[in-house]
Amino acid sequence: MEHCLFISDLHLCDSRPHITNAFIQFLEKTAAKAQALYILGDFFEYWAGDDVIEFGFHQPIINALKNLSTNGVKVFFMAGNRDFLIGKGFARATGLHILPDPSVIMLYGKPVLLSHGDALCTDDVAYLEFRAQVRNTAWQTQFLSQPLATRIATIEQLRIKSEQEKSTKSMQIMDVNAVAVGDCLRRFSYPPLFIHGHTHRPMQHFHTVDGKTCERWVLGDWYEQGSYLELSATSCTARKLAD
Ligand code: LP5
Ligand code: MN
Repeated sequence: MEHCLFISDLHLCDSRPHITNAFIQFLEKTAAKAQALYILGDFFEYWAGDDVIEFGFHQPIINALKNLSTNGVKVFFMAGNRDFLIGKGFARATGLHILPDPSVIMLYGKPVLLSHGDALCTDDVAYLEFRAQVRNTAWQTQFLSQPLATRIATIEQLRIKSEQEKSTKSMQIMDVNAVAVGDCLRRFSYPPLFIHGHTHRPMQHFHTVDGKTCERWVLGDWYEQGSYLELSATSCTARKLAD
């Protein structure tokens, strides 16, 4: 049956080659049979700018995505908090299309709301302030004008700072805020389906907003085992790579 696939939070990096291999196998065996693949952010552990494409470990990933898109599977990418610097160079190299966060797409006659999910964590005030700063175009232009080694060094320091701060934040602060979810559903005219990642807490939730019901699916990360969501005209199913 015709279907689309959704993934997020793979955190691909050169220190976890087994995940890169699992992803490439997933493209060849599973995504190749889909109509479209939606990558909803944190695809990479971090992205320092499209000039990293020239370096080693990205190339097999780029080739596999290019192969998939050349064979007629539409590939879409939405930025996460780790890879929002992915730009036109990466899109050109892979054949994928970049979607803004959030986006509503029509699938099988139904509007589906897509997001990475970080912007819904409205209790995490320190993160949202940081997010506002780094999503600013002028800030990004200035950051990308620095040499690659300088950018990577800054990101590594930021990762340390982020881990330190996360250890002081509660699980509730780092989850999506129910009011923010409701506001988002209202803003997009109550889509019956909402798919996002970021929290690494895979789960199906139900929301009733202004009397309208919405099913919200949270995607899982790929740290232990790869997982994806499969959507067809009749069903939405969470699957693990081994299924
Ligand atoms: O990523 P994750 O899930 O572990 O944590 C996120 C939030 N942290 C981040 C930071 C990223 O992990 C860092 C890597 C991204 C690099 C992208 C390239 C851009 C370059 C930018 C260079 C300055 O997103 C974390 C959330 C958590 O999700 C749960 O939602 O809590 O947020 C934080 O921890 C942010 C802190 O609360 C605030 C950070 C202030 C940093 C101040 C600038 C420090 C600059 C250091 C270098 C000199
Ligand atoms: Mn994230």
